[in-house]
Amino acid sequence: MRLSAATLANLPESVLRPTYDRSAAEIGIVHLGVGAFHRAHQAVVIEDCLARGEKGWAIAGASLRSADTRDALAAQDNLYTLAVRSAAGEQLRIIGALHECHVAPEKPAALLARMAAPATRIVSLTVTEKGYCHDPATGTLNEVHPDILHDLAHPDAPRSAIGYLAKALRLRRAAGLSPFTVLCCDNLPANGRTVKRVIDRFAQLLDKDFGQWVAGEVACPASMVDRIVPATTDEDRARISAALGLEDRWPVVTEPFLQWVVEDVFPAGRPDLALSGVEMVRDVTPFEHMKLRLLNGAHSTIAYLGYLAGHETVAETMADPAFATMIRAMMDEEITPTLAMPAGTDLDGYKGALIERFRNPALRHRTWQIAMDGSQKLPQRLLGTIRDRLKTGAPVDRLALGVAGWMRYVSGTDEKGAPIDVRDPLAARLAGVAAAAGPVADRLAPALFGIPEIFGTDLSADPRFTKPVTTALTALFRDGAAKAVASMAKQDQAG
Ligand code: CS2
Repeated sequence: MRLSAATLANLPESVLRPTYDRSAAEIGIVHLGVGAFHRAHQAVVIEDCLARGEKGWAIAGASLRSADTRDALAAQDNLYTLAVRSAAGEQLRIIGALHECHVAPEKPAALLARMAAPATRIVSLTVTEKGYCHDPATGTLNEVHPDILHDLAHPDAPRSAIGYLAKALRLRRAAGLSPFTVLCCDNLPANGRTVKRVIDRFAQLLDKDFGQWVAGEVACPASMVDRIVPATTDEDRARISAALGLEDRWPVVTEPFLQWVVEDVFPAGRPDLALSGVEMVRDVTPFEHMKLRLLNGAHSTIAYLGYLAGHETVAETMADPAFATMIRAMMDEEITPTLAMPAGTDLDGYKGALIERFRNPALRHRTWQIAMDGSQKLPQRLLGTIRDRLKTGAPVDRLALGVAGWMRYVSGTDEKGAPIDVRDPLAARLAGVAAAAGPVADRLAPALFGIPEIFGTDLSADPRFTKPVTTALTALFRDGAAKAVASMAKQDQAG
């Protein structure tokens, strides 16, 4: 038997479930990118809002590509299990906040109609960094991106998230409706302002008058989102279904921790997110830097170096004491000095908790998964921190080791000579650069520095950055990642 509204009553008592009247809630949010992260993060916060009795904020989810989520959830009345895992065990909860699932390429008109509906007041997004079709180094629209070229030529049949937002906003404007608020929930730097810049520019390229309206009327609050959500595996699906006594084909697996910090600018209204634990603030920047630099910066470093050292998961990597020492020192010595937190922030506690979260033995978060899309992630995770360090003349050795780890990884061959499945929108270009340079740090590093979409033009010209990266890359090719990390950790212990 399948999990569905009709079978909810069959669940074991320990499984939490919606106890409010789902049918009384109206769709007020359209979410683009209804993947595991959204379903374990924003949807859970919204579920708490609905459970408190808010009626206007159920979610219509949309996938911009694959039909998997819609297909799996259709037979389940869009219900799915949230499995919260830690060393202490697994807590299961059925989430009911999702009311509809769209597959954009199948029925674009249905999704656009939902986005343009008067009751829709927020369109939120988790489409990953590359989904914004921007230049990661500058945060501006990539005007020669194939999807953007397509959407500018065919604005009524968009492909990209940006194209959908623009078309839906045009429909609203034509109907005399006010715009929805666009809420970015991706790990982009200054994500609100970045999305605003990208949408404003796209709209302006479409039509000047519409562009002015978008620039003046559409709000894009910034937000910092945090919850570790590894890809769900077949093993997860089998274990969770067995525990439910019902088959759930689309559960999500996550950790106990959840944080969401949101800039409080919602001219079209919003649910009372603060009552569901969201921090509503005037300026997200310090929280964003804290999270992108400490968590994601460390995560990417662990992903590249851990993968190269032969570790399959983050927890496995962090079980190596040298990695744990190096990562903590990177946080304390090189990242923390770049953060300017509001008074009262317990950064020490945050970092300690972070290391524990990375060590969570019940999550199998693959280094390979986090290693994806490095070209889109490096700028905000490591390079921004490096720029801030260089401004004050401070050393960047551990951050440089992280960048070198990425370079060694995108060289495409692991330490045993096996090919690495490098997933990245720039994969073809990276492979070309790597093939031309060969496994030689002095050739590969400068060739990769020469990609301005990643490094801009400042870093590649600054020997205080290029030297330590090249030195670290030399060590990675010569000694391997485990040894390179161990020797860095030794200095940390000695220091
Ligand atoms: C990870 C993030 O896959 C990745 O790149 O670093 O998804 C990370 O798990 C989340 O940002 C945690 O909030």
